[in-house]
Amino acid sequence: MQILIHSADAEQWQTAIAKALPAAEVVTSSAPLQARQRADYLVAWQPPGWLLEEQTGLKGIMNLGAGVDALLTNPSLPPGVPIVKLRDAGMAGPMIDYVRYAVLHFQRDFDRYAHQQGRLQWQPQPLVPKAEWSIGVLGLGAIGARVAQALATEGFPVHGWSRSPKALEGLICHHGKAGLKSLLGQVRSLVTLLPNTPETRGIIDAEALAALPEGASLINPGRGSLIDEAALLEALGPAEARNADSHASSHEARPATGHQGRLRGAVLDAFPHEPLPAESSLWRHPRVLITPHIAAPTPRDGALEQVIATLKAWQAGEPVPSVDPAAGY
Ligand code: OXD
Repeated sequence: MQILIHSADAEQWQTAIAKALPAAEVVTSSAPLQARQRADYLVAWQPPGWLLEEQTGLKGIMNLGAGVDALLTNPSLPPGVPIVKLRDAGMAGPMIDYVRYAVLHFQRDFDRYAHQQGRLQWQPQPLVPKAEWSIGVLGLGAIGARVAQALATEGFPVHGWSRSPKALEGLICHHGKAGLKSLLGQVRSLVTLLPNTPETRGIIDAEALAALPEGASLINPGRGSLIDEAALLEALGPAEARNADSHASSHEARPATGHQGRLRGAVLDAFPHEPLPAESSLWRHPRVLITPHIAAPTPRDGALEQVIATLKAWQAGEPVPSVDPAAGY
């Protein structure tokens, strides 16, 4: 069997896969055309169209990430080839840490203290207990469910949302359109961990943002396509309109104040175009914290086990749960 690898660290993957499957011929996408043209399996992260086009005998594609959106939207993707994605594979741990940090950023007022420091201001903020800081997690897949349950274990009331009904221990579960509306109305921090599909594109639009209580915060380590960027900027309001340290007098949700901006801040790791273009106003908004798609890098050791198990099952003709291209995940 020939295995073709395409990723930024393809050589390391090549060494690891060749060691685990000594009978396989393992090549990378930088090998000469004759050496890489007849692959049985492609192990890749965001393979370019030309690479997909030159492969005519692919029997399976192993996606080196949790999201398959880049692959499914690639016009050169050969139809009918099974795609398997990584499920957690060690990504949930770093993702939990990222989301925990972002939630604490708001719950423990680090956004306000950063702003106060710039003004040499010493102004302790009243602590809102975790039990009063409801979090909404949209997307209860392998990673989203772990994030939601980890936060619930730490004492936050956590609402989870999925397309179809789910019951997960420790979470208040919602589903469907009505469930989303109900969740949005009662969370102080909203975490978006949905896949990028035609149904989720722009799901956080002006209406969804308006449904959040005033002073809520948005944390997006999922996909940039989930957020309507113009609506987000509108909900944040002009950079100067409300300083980060103007604390809500009550812990309760308050009615919207229109153009002043009702969103307290956002922590964003994913964008429709990456790197985030220099002209995006998000870069310059003082209540937005931007990270460069680092929330949960794929750890090679964790992923290797799933990659090898999939390749072995494919070779043995055993069934492997694969992506549903129509659903988009
Ligand atoms: C992934 C990602 O989908 O890193 O795994 O974005």
